[in-house]
Amino acid sequence: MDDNVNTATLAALESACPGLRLTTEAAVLESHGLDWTRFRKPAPSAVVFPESVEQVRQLVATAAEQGIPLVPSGGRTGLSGGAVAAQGEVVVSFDRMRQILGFDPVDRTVTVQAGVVTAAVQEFARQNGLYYPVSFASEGSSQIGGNIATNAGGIRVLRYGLTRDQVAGIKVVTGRGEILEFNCGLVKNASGYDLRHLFVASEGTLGLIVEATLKLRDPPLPAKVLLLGVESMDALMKVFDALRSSLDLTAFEFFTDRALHHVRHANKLPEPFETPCPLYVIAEFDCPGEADEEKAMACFEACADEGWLLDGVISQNDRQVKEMWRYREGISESISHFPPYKNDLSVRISRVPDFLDRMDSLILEICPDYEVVWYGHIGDGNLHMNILKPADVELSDFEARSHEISDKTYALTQEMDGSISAEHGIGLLKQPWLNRVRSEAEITLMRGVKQVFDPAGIFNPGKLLQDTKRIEKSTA
Ligand code: S2G
Ligand code: ZN
Repeated sequence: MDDNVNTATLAALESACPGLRLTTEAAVLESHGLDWTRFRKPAPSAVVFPESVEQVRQLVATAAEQGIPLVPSGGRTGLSGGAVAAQGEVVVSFDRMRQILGFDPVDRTVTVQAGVVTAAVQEFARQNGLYYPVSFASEGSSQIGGNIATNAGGIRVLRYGLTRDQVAGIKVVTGRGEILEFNCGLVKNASGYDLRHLFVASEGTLGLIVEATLKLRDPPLPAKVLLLGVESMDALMKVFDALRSSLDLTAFEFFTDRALHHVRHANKLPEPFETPCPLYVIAEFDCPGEADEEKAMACFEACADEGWLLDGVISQNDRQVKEMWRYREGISESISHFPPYKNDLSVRISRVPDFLDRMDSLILEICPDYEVVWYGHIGDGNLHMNILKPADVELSDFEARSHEISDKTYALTQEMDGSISAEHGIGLLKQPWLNRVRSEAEITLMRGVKQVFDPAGIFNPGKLLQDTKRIEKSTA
């Protein structure tokens, strides 16, 4: 379906929105028509850079009238194609809405425009003696609006929850051109449906998030990290249970030996310890004093005595904490050049070993010729499955083969009551399989919600839900 917006309509957009920066420059169409997806070519008709909520409102009102499809774009670090504009849509970039608007030390909340980068919120919190806990590899580029639209998770969900759990309020522009503020930073508010939570993980399909009020936390206690090598997923889960029972965990991540190979190769990192292991764990925990370190060492020894550990090290200082995290946080980047076909799966934590076991047999059966790299957030039951494109396989053939693998992967995920998207969203790439994990009744309800908020069907068409009814484009 071609959504190309013709020059007359773009001109109408510019005249209806005085001062709105609009460009059709090829380089910007290219850079802003994509996220980290490598399976689509960017082809927006234009990119706009609103600088105020009022400009966003004018833009949306005009787009709704003219039937102009809008694709919201933040840090463009998404992995499911949620910010891809491949059909001539107009990209709405929040690069020029980067103000920190307010901070209240009593409420411990900060209010920001949607284009503020995640790392900037972390830094602002730190400067004010507080902490913004959502953290992941792309935090230096991702924007708060996009984090909310995909309910970004990261490495410390185990302790602090996802982005959803940090949102005290959001301001949005709906498809009716209304500027609405949900929850206004309240801790408690039982005055009807919590519309704020509809917009979290809505992937830009219900309206445009323009501002957010985020909760800030107590600064974290000094932390230490254990980097462990284990023999099997069963042993890994026993280590998880032992550590979770005796330490104040903030993160419990895993990765395979193949992930270690790639991240070591890309970053020239040494082997973490002598013994090569099939599986690795990064566990971070509060360690303010000697007693906590002794407890951690006792737990480490106990796991080793049980034969659950093949080897392991504990960080001795903050520098080593950062260095050890590189083994986990550097994986995504280290394999991005292949490129990988990504599946971001979740099952209940108790089902992780069985799921991975069955996935291993499935992969052996259907694609023994492909390398699959696993890593992720065991503490959340979230497993990142990255199928690496072999050098001698065309991208389109690789994507087709990955779809076959995904078909079987999602059938197993569905059988185990899991999800085909834990934190990356459905976007464009996973949309054909939504009905694997959401019932027809649920999808009908989601369509109904979309219809209410976006009656003209202009927001991110084709993402998350199949294309809903769109008003005919004006003949202008
Ligand atoms: C992670 C980041 C993206 C990827 O590292 O936890 O969510 O590579 C991922 O899957
Ligand atoms: Zn992740």
